[in-house]
Amino acid sequence: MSKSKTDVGRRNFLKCATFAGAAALATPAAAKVSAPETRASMKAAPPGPQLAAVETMPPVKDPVSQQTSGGDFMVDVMKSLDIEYLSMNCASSFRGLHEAVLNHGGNKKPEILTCPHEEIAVHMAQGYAKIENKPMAMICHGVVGLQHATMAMYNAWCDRVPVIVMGGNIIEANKRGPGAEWVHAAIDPGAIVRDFVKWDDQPTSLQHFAESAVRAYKVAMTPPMAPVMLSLDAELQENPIADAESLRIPKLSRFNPPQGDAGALTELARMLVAAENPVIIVDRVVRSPQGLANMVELAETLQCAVLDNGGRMNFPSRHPLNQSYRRGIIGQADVIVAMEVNELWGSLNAFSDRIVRTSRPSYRKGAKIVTLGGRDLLLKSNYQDFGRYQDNVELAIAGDAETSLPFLIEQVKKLIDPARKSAYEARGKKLAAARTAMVEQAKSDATIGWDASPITVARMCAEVYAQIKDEDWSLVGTTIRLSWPQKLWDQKKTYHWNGGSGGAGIGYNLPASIGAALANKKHGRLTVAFGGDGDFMFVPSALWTAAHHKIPLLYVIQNNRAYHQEYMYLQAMAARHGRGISNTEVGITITNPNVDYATVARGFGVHGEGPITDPNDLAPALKRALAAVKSGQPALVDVVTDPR
Ligand SMILES: Cc1ncc(C[n+]2csc(CCOP(=O)(O)OP(=O)(O)O)c2C)c(N)n1
Ligand SMILES: [Mg+2]
Repeated sequence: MSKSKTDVGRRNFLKCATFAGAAALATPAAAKVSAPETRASMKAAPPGPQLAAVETMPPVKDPVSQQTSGGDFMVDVMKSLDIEYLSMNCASSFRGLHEAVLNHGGNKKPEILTCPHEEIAVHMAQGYAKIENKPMAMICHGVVGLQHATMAMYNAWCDRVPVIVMGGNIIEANKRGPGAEWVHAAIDPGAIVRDFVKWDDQPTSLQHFAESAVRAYKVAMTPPMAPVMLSLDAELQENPIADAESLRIPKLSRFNPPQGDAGALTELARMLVAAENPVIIVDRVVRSPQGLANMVELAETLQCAVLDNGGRMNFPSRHPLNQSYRRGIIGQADVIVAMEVNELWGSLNAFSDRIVRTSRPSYRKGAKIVTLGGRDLLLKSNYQDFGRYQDNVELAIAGDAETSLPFLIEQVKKLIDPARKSAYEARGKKLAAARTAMVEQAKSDATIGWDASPITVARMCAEVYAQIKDEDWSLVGTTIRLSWPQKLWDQKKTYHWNGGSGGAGIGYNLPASIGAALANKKHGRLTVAFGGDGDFMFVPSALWTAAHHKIPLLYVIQNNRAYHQEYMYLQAMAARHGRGISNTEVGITITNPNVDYATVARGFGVHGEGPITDPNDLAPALKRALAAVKSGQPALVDVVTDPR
């Protein structure tokens, strides 16, 4: 059989098969990518390193006689779930699926994103999901690829983000080739990530795969959301489909996030309405424009303070009730409601580790504390991302906060009488005035050292905002201590901010920003992110992925030439031990040599500007970079900043 005939035969096979359910939607797209060489036409590779798996015998049968592969069916399942992208670093353990995505699926839904590191692939999916509100998939190579993926999966877990992680494996020992196929196989690959995924499975048949993939999607997307993991047997991907007629892709059910108990929400409404100074703390509440509008409606109805911890874009930054940078207000509250706050204790207590580790409550004695969210519905034992147990919680309502808002608002409105309304108005006015004072102070603080070199972080942020504020912008990353955009930018849409890493694992910012930019691209938004130099150094090759896939993004490096957060800790340690701080640059600064990030960027095919040391050079550099971004390219601007 000639190659072309075989291709047609094979690619039409599934079209003709009588799959029920969603398979009917998944008509294989015409293969537009060039087909890889068949094994027969390949030249034998010279013996490689001892771990490479090499065939030492000719294939028993001519492989071109195979007309279907399990991978084709797996692609149909992914199409039925409308999965847009599959990020990966290529590998033999999923060569069957990889080939099927290209030649059966036409490299569309999912489209492959080539990533130089599995951590990049997962973080891209994390950033994407927080803009697009749905998961994309990543796949990694056996145990080694999964080992690289783990920290990013942990970040996504802590950040409550759905990511569909898949990994290749060869289950049957008698089928594994010598070398890599043994050292990269495991009997239970999911074991390494089971503490920070919501669910995992290793399907042993194609029908099992279909059911588990649809279940994985549903489980990941049902709040509290989290990553899931599927281990895919290589044989299952590569072998012909034996029983096409019996295969079925299950329908993805509509799923409803859990609303908190009506009685408990009514009780909360009563507490809020009766309170003198209620405070609402929000972290990962808002996913949709309606959710944002509901948050505003609740706060305005009560004229109460909102503290946004910034895990998502929960509340407009310029709203008069936004008191996020007035944390002292917790001490005045008689009712505190924490919504989707993963680590409550950290929000309600002041902590210092500089001399000895000490803490004290920030809330006043007798304050009623209520939680609303999914924290108690999803936690595991080993990793301690849930934080210290918070004493004095009066009522813990298990349920999705965004979903619970409409009912809570309704109950609050029912209870408010005219006398209360006027008291609320007075309260709101006071809060607005205090907020204006905070903003004026921030504006004045921002001018300190305005013309200094290295450039102040406040000036850097102001210059960037001046360039983007009239665009449909989306800020998708900042360094840990960079609060100027939250204080001074006009953030009012869900995509004006998408939160941080979740697990504070460094190496998140660049690839997650690229993933978010990918999601923003089809909406025509201008994506901008700031990232630390230390963060960048973990995953610089993510820039190549952005260039290769033409993902427009303005990435500004806040280059303080140090792992500065750790610098401060080390200096505090040396001071505490009375040994002076002269030695504390070792292991902390990123100098000698200084990294030329713009040149690094250009090396990866990305527009590069900098290093910028004179603040007056910033605006022209940003303009040039933005011109590149608007032409559809990523651009990097290296800004040498002071440490603040
Ligand atoms: C994977 C990982 N390694 C190390 C750390 C410890 N750490 C916390 S902040 C930080 C410095 C990050 O440097 P940079 O991105 O330049 O930000 P800066 O502190 O300079 O503002 C490091 C190394 C971490 N959080 N995660
Ligand atoms: Mg730094």
